[in-house]
Amino acid sequence: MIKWMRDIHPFQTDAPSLEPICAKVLASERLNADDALALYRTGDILAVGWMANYVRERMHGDNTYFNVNRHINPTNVCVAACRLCAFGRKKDAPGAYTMALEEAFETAASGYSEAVTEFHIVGGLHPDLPFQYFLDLCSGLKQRFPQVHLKAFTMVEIAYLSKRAKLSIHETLEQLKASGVDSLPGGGAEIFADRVRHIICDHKIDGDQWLETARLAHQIGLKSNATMLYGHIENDEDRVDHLLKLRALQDETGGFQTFIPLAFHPDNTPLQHLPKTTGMLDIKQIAVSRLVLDNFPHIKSYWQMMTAKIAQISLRFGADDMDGTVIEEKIYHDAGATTPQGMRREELERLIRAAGRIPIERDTLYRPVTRTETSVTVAV
Ligand code: V47
Repeated sequence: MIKWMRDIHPFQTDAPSLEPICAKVLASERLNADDALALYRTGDILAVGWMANYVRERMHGDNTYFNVNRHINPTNVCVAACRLCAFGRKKDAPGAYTMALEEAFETAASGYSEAVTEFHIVGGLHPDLPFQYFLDLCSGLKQRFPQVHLKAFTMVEIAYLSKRAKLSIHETLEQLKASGVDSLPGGGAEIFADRVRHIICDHKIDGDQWLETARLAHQIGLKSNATMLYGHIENDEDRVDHLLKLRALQDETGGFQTFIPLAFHPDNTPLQHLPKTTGMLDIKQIAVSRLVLDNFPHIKSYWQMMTAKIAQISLRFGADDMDGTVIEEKIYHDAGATTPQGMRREELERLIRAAGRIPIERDTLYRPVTRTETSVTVAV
């Protein structure tokens, strides 16, 4: 049995492949592709979790972040027809919707009594909505809710809007920024490997285009998140390739804030014959992400997708963020998620405290938020 001691917490494993990895982790050395593969391939989840938790506590102590946010999905009409997705609809299909701007503004104001600090805005690739709709959506939201951060449009939407507007990606991002977009969410990354991408989301931009769009966003001062969709037809090598590509871009730009592994939900998608992810894989994915993405400040365990229980346990396996109140989640619920569509701030705090961690309400840029009965203040 191999054994290291750090303070009172022993690292123990019967897997010899983890010994040199733990030595690197303790010395803050970067893990390579072989290390990452070994982490995926061991059954010793407690040893992997111990290392991830060690890094998480080195970076954040017990601090665990969440925010008070609201999702807005202006349309589910989408030309892409990705096999991974249960949310998108063709324009005339049953259930297709597109919000008029006023409807989007009403949605933004509804559903929760506390002041939100973030609107998370993503939607389908609508073939007819003009670019001006999105500019007006953002400027209208900023006008009505000037204190709320707009985290809006995935790299995939940005690339599609640029094509529709006949603008460069750079110019598209600049115009959206001028209309009020403050940062970008991490969606649409899926798995970068072409072999997988061709099957799960053939009509989306490819992995290199996703990374290039993120690079351009970071260059004009827009922070973003990054995601990885796992638990479908990808293999360990595909996941490692995805993580290393994100890490390389982060070395270059420093523009990523948070990495969010997203477990595939197969219900109502053309891939519904695939099994759901297991608890082991969900926890392992959080831990491996924390260990490999040494230059990402935060690893988010998105409770909507992980379930609140797994998200809570993952706070001891590398995650330091649980996302937020959300209020009205649609993408996973169309794909069979059974979690509630939103959660109150007090409940998020309770889950975090019950994991022995300290809840910190943050804004989208991870600045602490202080609330009184009548005001919300962000420490700048
Ligand atoms: O890009 C779609 C995924 C993503 C399914 O940046 C699915 O803070 C599982 O990116 N099963 C959108 N996943 C959600 C997203 C996100 C969520 C929370 C926070 C942030 C952030 C970003 O959802 C899509 C895709 O990867 N997705 N369909 C499905 N059936």
